[in-house]
Amino acid sequence: MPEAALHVGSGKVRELYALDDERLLLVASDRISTFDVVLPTEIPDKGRVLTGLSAFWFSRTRGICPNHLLALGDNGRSTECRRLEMLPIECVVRGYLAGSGWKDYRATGAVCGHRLPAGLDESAQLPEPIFTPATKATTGHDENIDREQALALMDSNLFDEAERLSIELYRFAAEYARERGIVIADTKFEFGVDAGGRLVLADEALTPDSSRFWPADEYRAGAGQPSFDKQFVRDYCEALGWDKTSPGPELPADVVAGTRARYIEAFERLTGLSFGDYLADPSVVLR
Ligand code: PZK
Repeated sequence: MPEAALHVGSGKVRELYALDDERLLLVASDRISTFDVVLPTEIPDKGRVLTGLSAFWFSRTRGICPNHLLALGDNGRSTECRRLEMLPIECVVRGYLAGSGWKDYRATGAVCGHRLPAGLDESAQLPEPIFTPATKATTGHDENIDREQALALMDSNLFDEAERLSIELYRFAAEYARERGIVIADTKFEFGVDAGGRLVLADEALTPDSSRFWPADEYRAGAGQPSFDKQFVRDYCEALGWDKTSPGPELPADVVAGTRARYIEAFERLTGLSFGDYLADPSVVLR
């Protein structure tokens, strides 16, 4: 960490620092959350896996859209990035029906104004990926919104461009991941606008914390799917009978080790690199 970096924000498992007027430092911790609660036990190297994966995707998607990445930290867990004017919406793309998408569909037959075919099962693949923006809640949960609600918050040309780029990024990554045994069911992008008015992909992108990753070999519609990364943690918490209010339970060593192995497996399958090589030199994900 640079001496003079000012702390400007905290996420559940990440911290944001200002380096100067133009640059930020995004630092991913090893904290893990489940059922919306950050647990007292860390998963060693989780922050490095997410930072490396995100940088890998930034590097591979430059042809679709510019991004905020300036440099990766030598420690593998921090990203130096361009400071942008962030859009006021979360840019969510769904290729499958899960979470709040499944809930909204069951209640109304639509998600964020997208009318869907009748009779879809939980976890079903959608005929086409859909853009389902959400508000950025500072406390509580993000709320799904339709185009008209989003246009009360932002310019329509920027909205349309964010939708187009989000769908294109998702299509590219979902196809790539599916060939490597991972279903990206949905994902959340955050965009900013640079000084020239151009949309720039920011935040973390296409990680298991910003997406639903499912093991492709176990995928079947009609039920909820296991999480590629957090399933051991969820199973352990369910078996404990924890009421899902803070503080969460400590995790035993075998759950920590199994979960760490799943994060590293996701990194290695998607990047085609060994995680050890990333630790030795994080810039391997950029080549
Ligand atoms: C920005 N966040 C989310 C909050 C975190 C992350 N390139 C950028 N320019 C301006 N602002 C942001 C970014 C990015 N990325 C991201 N909030 C502002 C956030 C708290 C902790 F790690």
